[in-house]
This record gives sequence, C-alpha cells and structure tokens, in this order.
Amino acid sequence: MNMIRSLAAALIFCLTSVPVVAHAILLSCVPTVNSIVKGPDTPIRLRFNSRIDLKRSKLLLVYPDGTQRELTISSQDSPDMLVSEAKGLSQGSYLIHWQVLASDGHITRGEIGFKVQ
Ligand SMILES: [Cu+2]
Repeated sequence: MNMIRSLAAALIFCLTSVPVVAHAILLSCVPTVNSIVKGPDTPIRLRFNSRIDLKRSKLLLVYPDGTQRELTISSQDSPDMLVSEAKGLSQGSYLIHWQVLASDGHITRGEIGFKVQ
C-alpha cells in the first residue's frame, strides 16, 4: 500500500514538472522526482505520451556546483522514450533539464531533481 502511494506520488511529481501547455507529456521517469539514487552511474529514462524526435530533444544535467553538461541520448527502446546515462556522479543534488520535440512539432520542457547518495 505504501509502495503504491509513493509510486502515485512520484507520478504526480513527474506530471507537475510539465508546463501547462504540454504536447509531449512526461508520463514517468527514472530517477523519479526527488528520489535518491546510487552513484556513480545513473541510468536516465523518460517516457512520454507521444513520439519524440531525438534529434531535436535534449537532456541537460545540472551538477551540485551549478555546472551544466549535456547528456548523450542513447538510441530509443521505443519512440516515446528518452534514454541516457549519467556517469561518474558524486554525492549531491542534481537536476535534469529535459526538452523534447513531439511528433506534432511542439517543444515541451521540464525538470527532474534527484540526489546521488
Ligand atoms: Cu503540440
């Protein structure tokens, strides 16, 4: 029951990170919003409600010291997924800025905060 509740909470956090006028809506994400993950390597997976154009989509990782680095986007498991891996992360708070182009030609963006233990 607790697990279902925390999953539901995570999903709501994901949804609230999407702008009001959303075209590609973030349905789920790993890491989940405000979660604590193990370093140094962290898989990143974002699932949307529609197809994503990878060439026009971006993942930016903000490090605890404010440094920003663009993450390399891996090939998709499915057309609605954005997949990457953040490597060599030390302890601290991070932020993923995502920006995607949906198949309807509109760009949406949002952010996901998480911590590395
Ligand atoms: Cu649209």
